[in-house]
Amino acid sequence: MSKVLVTGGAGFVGSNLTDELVEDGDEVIVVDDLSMGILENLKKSPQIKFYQKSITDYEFMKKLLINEEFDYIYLLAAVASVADSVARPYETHKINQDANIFILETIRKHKLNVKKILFTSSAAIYGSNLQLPKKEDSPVDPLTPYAIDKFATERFVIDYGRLYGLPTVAVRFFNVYGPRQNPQSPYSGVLSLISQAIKHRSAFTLFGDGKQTRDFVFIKDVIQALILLTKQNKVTQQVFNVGSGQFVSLLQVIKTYESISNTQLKMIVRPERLGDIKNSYANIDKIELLGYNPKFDIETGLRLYWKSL
Ligand code: UD2
Repeated sequence: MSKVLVTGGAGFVGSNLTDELVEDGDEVIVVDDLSMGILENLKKSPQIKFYQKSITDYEFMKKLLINEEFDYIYLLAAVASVADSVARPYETHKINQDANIFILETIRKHKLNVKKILFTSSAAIYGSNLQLPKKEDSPVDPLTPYAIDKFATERFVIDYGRLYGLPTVAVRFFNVYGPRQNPQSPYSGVLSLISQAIKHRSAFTLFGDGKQTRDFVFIKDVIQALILLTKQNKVTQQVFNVGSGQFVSLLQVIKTYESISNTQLKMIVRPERLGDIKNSYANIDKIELLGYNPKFDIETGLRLYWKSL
């Protein structure tokens, strides 16, 4: 049994990760300010301890880290909205970067004996780079405060490994989807918005011609990747893409979803979003070499998502 910290553990990815850790017999401490996450995402379990706190509460975080002696730390708490980072660059920077560095610094200063620290970055860091598929050593071009903070923090995380010997790893998420993805904002993941529109028979706004492609990766495959990277001791000071390694157009996804749900999606077509990228997908060779094996193709994933709604 390990003691694990999941920041952002009440959110979409964090709560699915917490479920899996609990299943594995771990004790999980969740820190989440519920700005995006929701408490109902967490199962009632004696193995879960929940703190409604922001990771920017430094006094709290310091005490927690020193007192609990975590084996593993997953840094998932973030303002996940790119648009929000554009509207509030400094506020989101304090959360997306500074608070994470504070955690690393506390571990370093107090010589805390953590087995692995995993930070979640994003495919957003590749920015305008059109090269496909995206490889970990492809050029990056972070274009928004969100992407800049993700990239810089990723570098800090790796460097805390190189400079101070902390066992660290970072992942770059592609388009994660699945149960508990929050459709609350227009900038939420497109599949959560499509799910909501199908379920409530409301309209979905399609930006562009629908031929844009994405690497949609099902949440359970993402959790497989996260756990694999933390449990392999030799994997440290490295960054990995986490995607499905496949791409699919929005129109194809919509067609598949309509047939699964036996519903026709009402669509309003608008011009493509400013700055939207046309195509994106991950080269996942690096993580596959470690044993990562994504199991959910888009149809299977969408079926499970639909069933969960
Ligand atoms: C994803 C990430 C974003 C950033 C970016 C980096 C999500 C939710 N967002 O943005 O944080 O990392 O990748 O490249 O994972 N769309 C519609 N109608 C809608 C919403 C979206 O047509 O109501 C389109 C949108 O214009 C885009 C595609 O669907 O072409 C996917 O949109 P998204 O917001 O789910 O994800 P993405 O890849 O733009």
